[in-house]
Amino acid sequence: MVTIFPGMLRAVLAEGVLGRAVERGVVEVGVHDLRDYTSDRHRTVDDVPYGGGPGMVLKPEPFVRASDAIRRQYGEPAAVVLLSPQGRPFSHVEAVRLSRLRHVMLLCGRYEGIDERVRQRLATEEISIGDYVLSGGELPAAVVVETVARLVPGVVGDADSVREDSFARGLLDYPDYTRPASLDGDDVPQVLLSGHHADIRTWRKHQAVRRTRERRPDLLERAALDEEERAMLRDMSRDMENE
Ligand code: 9WO
Repeated sequence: MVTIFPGMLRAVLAEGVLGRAVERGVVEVGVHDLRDYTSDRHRTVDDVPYGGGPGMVLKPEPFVRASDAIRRQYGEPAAVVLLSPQGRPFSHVEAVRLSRLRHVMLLCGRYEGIDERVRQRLATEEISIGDYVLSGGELPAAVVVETVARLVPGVVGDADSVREDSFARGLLDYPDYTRPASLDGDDVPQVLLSGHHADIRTWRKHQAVRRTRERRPDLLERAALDEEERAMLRDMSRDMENE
């Protein structure tokens, strides 16, 4: 990963599931300071835009030198990703694809933009994490690294939890509860206290289908629903018609 704010990414990488995976050597994440690949005394990474206009543009040469050095250190990357609002929308499916690659290089832009030749020469793809403008690609890069790393075998201790993850199944999560059983009269659904595991499974499934239908009906078009889930969905639609 190449950035002018390496500290931002190191902070994210040091904590939690990802931090432990890095410590254990299950994944390796190199954070490279773009300024280390400048050649002037002031370590200049930006310059004024040709053609005029507001702000500054990141110069191409430090990116080219960083890319050459990283290739020498880690070998050829299978993908070079530029994080940008012009990129292809990031999703679980894109994360699965990247998680299968041995080495991915991420490039983070800043200021008003990045010299177009960095895109053309170095990037093999561009990814956007959503339709909003940020001040740079660092937070999107952190999002991509965390999402992709979770899918690498051994990063998350419990492989089942990754497989059952909401977007892996195409449904939103069911609601969670923990103690106390009553919070000022606001009670945990009785079925969860019942100890009837089959009933709990059915209730959770029903909740996941209902929430997805209410909040993200677009997800249902691509969700891999089992027969029971499809039946639940049909019943909900029928109940609506009978209102
Ligand atoms: C800011 C700006 C201000 C005045 C005139 C033109 C301007 N363009 C930009 C701009 O697009 N800045 C970008 C900031 C330059 C590249 C890095 N930046 C960035 C990446 N913002 N948002 C992202 C991003 C990346 C991935 N997914 C979502 C957002």
